[in-house]
Amino acid sequence: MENIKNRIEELRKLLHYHSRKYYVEDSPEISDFEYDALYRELQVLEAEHPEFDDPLSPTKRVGGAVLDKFEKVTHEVAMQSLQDVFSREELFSALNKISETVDNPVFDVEYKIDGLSVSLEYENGRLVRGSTRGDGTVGENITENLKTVGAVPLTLPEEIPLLEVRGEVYMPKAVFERLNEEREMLGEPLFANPRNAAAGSLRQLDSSITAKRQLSIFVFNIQRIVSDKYSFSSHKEALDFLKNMGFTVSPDLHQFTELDELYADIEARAESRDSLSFDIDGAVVKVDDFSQRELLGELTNVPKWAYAYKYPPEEKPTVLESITLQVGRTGVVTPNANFKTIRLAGTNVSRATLHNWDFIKERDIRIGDTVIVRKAGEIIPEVLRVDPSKRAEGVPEYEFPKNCPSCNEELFFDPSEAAIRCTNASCPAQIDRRIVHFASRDAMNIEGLGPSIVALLTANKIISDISDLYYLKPEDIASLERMGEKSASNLIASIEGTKKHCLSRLLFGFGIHHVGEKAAYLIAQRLKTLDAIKSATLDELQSIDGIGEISAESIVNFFSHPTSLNIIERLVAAGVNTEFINTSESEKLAGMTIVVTGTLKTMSRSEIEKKIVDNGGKASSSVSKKTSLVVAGAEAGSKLDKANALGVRVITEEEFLKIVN
Ligand code: 0OX
Repeated sequence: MENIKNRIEELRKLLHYHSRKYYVEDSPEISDFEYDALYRELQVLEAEHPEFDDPLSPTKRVGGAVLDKFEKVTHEVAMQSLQDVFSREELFSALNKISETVDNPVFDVEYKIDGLSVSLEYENGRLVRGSTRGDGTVGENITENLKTVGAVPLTLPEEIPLLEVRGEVYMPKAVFERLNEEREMLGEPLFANPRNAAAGSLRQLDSSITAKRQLSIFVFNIQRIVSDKYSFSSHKEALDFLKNMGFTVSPDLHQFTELDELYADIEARAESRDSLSFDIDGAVVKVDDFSQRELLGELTNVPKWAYAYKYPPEEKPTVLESITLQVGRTGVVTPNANFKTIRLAGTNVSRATLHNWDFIKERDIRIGDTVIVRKAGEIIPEVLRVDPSKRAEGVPEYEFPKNCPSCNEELFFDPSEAAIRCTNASCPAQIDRRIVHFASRDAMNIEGLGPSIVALLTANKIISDISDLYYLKPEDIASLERMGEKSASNLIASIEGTKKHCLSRLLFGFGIHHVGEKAAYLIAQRLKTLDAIKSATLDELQSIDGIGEISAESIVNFFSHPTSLNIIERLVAAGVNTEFINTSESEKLAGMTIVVTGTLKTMSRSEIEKKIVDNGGKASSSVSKKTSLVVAGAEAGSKLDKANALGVRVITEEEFLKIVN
């Protein structure tokens, strides 16, 4: 027994050691195969001897336990933030001030890692807790997730009584690219950048998901240490110690006394940021000497001895290869720029919207131009301007196509909206999307009629507008590839079932510009029949609470089109209901305008808004004198303050449910 215990301990030590060699020092001493063999031996022994369990065993890095929520952690030493500076002048003035207070400061320059700040606490050389920065004072306990990060040491080579360190968890760029590729294939939403991906991965209640995300960490600060053996007088010394303790410390620390040299280093880091394996959003400058730091002191939340130099949003030149037009469901034609792929703020980009005709004209954008692209807010790429010096001679101005790229009908240039529209109601580019929208859950909710079936039906010219759906015959569908008799009759049955739906769904399903689900409901509820809506005047429509001029105009315009009227005629002839069906559960909230604010416990925002409408009330998003009631969830902010200031009645989610149930 003693032997087994010893072997388990030996294996754990060996694996900790080799994992450090691999993750931290990047110089493995044994092959992956040998590592796996040791790992499996330990796994087997641990499974046979649960009495020797250790939550910090290297086998525990795969995660597993699923939490309900993260517990709060109060940081013993506040996790301060950094004061930002955005220019050479600002930086120099800050550093010069430092030089006025302390003698001959040595400045450290390091990367500002674009990740998430965390704290790791060790007692007697064992990781006891890992937490997020939170607001700097209170964060969340994410120990289980941090244990899955390969570069986080679970044990230290020495039993230091107490050590708390701070570092930045990040997702390496290569891991991020792979993860997004995988998500794209699975049809999952993509992460905008490595930072968001790292944040999403650390926020998992199931640590085995975090484990799969291959996060990493750079440690850059000692928050607390209790030790007879160690004390430090400078940042450099502290980082060297952390390195010896098996932490991956932020790389490329450079020291300067001359500001010009320091600035050149910051610029060089910006230049080479593409070649780094991790994303940065700036450089950090710190006073190296701890006694000087002490003298400089701090403001409320930030030290006076450190500054973050933030790089401006990344901009890069690239060559505009083509402009393609995209026709939206409502017919708006949007030009898109396709350019040579560049890497910007952590992702590869090759496309950006050019918004509209004016955008192109104002910037005189021409095909073949070198354009400067930027990622605003690090998320959406945009074309900023053209570099005219790079334009070849004789490149013609860009001419916006006169005809729809999809149906070839002449496009309509709407000066009021700077929009260009294809107004052909049977334009194929819009037909698919119009029908998909008509069939979507919040509209007619036709089960089994998704984008791919719609595409099949339109491509085979079986349908060309929404009314055709109600004239489909089983044999039309069954003849299509991938559709058998069974799915044909199922689809027809589900279409048949939608004939009885409320007018509000039908109206929303038309996909009229500026008429969303809520507006459609309000109009149907007031005017009751499709006939009444069809002949309603602008004034009549605008008199409906919640319907503005733009929606009203759009509705009148829609019903003035012969194609629209023709479609409606065919829907009616097929037996589609065109009347409002009062499905209100009650009229308990009749005449009341209700605002929901804060985070609710049992319902989503749309669920409670539906409950309000179902009970005859009106859901609104802003508090005013007209508001009858505010339902306030957790962390309700300015809306709650305003309600209190105006004396509007405020109730909890529980009270609301009592009223309606
Ligand atoms: C980073 C980073 C963040 C310690 C003192 C105030 C802030 N994101 O890379 N924070 C700090 O310093 C802390 N250093 C960094 N390198």
